[in-house]
Amino acid sequence: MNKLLAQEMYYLMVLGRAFEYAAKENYMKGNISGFLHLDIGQEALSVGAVKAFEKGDIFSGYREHIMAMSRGLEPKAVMAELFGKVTGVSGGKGGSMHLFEPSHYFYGGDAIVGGQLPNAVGCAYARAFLEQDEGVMAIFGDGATNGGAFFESLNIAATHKLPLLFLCENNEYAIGTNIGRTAPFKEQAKKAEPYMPTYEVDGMDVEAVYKVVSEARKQIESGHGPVFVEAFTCRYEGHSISDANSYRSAQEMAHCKARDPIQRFKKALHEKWLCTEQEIQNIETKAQKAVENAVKYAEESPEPEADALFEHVFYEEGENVVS
Ligand SMILES: Cc1ncc(C[n+]2csc(CCOP(=O)(O)OP(=O)(O)O)c2C)c(N)n1
Repeated sequence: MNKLLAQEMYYLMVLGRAFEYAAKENYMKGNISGFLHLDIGQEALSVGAVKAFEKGDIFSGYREHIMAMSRGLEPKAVMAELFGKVTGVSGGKGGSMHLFEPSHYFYGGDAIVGGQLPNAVGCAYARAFLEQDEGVMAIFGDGATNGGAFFESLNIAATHKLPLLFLCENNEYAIGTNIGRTAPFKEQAKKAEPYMPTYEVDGMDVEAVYKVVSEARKQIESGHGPVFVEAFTCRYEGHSISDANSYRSAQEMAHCKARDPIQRFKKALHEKWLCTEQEIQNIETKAQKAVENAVKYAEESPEPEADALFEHVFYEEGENVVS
């Protein structure tokens, strides 16, 4: 890591948080409909992991706005997708849970809990079969580790020594259910231990996430098979926009926010990366501006034509789905 990358990651974290608050506001105004899962509090994980996984494919779940922007998708194209506009990443037909951009090797958004895992396995199998250098990263929540698809994916990935990085975002909740009620232990990496090497990291520390995921990426690319990383994190909002978050006490939330990833990294920018207050302010202003522009762009963009309903439903001859 260097100062330039540190500043870029801070930009993405601040951009991500401002983007999520703007999405929430626009949902309340009626500009966004359908599901909306916010990533506020988990920015260090989304930014650090995606920046560390420079090449190869990324498959994620539905809490993916910040990951998509960290992969290089334009904030305005992501916001327009949330608004259901034709200029959105998925032509306005996917919405918040379906950000999909093959040109950036970013495949999801998946609304099915753990549904991204078999897809990632298939992609890693193809990468290995074609003897390519890059691997695949699958990002999923702790809740996904209770499903059958998770264990099947671990099994196939380990058996065939696939270049697949399993990244579990452990925020201790699946909707409103605490992990203590659905699993016999808090560390979900224990489920992967019989299959592959496992690592744990503080998911509220962007530099730590970047370091662990970078090392795990090198490991999967070396041809020795999959690796499992578990990052402990905390989401500040309810599971989705329709969840009032009433199952967590004020004390629990205060404990979460005391580890705030943005405040923590801001301190490191000053003390370790020797950024000036002016440099930091410039980054924050640039992020705020990008979000304002994204909302304006989404508001002004047209809705898809009714005929678009019938496009991209089935594969059409000559359509380039893989580059
Ligand atoms: C197969 C399947 N079962 C149930 C659901 C309903 N559901 C949506 S999100 C969710 C919780 C998932 O929690 P977790 O994997 O920890 O991810 P997080 O929301 O914390 O990011 C559930 C059960 C679903 N979408 N798909």
